[in-house]
Amino acid sequence: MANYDVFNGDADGVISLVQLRLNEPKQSYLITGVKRDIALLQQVRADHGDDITVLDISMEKNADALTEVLDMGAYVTYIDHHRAGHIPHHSSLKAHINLDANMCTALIVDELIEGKYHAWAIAAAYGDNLVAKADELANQAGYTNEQMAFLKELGTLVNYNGYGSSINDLHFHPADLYQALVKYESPFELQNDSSSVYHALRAAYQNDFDQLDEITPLVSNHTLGAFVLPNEPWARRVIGVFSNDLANEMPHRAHAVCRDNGDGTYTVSLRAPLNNKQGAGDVCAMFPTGGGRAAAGGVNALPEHQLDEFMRCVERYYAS
Ligand SMILES: [Mn+2]
Repeated sequence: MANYDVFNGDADGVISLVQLRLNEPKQSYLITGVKRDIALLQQVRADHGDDITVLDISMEKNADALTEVLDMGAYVTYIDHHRAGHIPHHSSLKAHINLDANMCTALIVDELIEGKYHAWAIAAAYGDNLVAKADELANQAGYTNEQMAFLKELGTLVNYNGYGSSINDLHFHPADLYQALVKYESPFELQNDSSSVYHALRAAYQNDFDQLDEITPLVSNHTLGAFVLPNEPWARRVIGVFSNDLANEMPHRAHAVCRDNGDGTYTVSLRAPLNNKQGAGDVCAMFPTGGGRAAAGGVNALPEHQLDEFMRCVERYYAS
């Protein structure tokens, strides 16, 4: 019987697994990918009695694979905060789903293991851009401003590593990043260890972000800020964190960050205004290959001729 840990390659997925495996070490096959790659459960070739943990990927988007592994006789623990769709009633499935907009998978895990690796959970919440919630939890836990700033930076860096079109774009394979992080019972230990992955990520991040200085906005008004980034690895990596930064800096307006795919289409990442976290997924779903959550949505391949139309839809939606 084999163990499988299936997890999103972003901060929330990686750090959820860090918490779980610090709490309960297990030899497992690690199945993960870039942040956008959420069809992960279908990669598991399950046998009867296998144990599968699934973290931070929509159950709705993995519904067929879930049915398949349950039918094979595997046990599944499913922890997530994305759209679940229909949750099957099955004696081998334990589902911990919480769709609260101020929850993330690492915070669900934190509750399940009774806050045992709470600092890790807070770092993940920062990484998932739940900044106010993470601040609140860090204050409650009695962390200093310096500790809070570090957890925020670490979460942001781990999240940043998940962005790219393919694994080749990433500085670290998310499975390797998980292995590097799970060595530390407390995230604060990474700061003092000059050979830690934190310091490597920090340098890489800085290098990528220096390139943003050359970019001018496509749209910039009270309702919307929109940017187009080139089809280069650094741009594929910075796009998500750049979007989060914009949202945090200007919480009253929506932000669309578009990346040139080099084939006449754009990958669009849309954030609802932080002060009005709604509709992003709905607006994106009006376009083929689009979808997402209330606070954040995306279109995987928006044709160039629809770029203006998309921006007008977003402006109309949030203009009132
Ligand atoms: Mn998440």
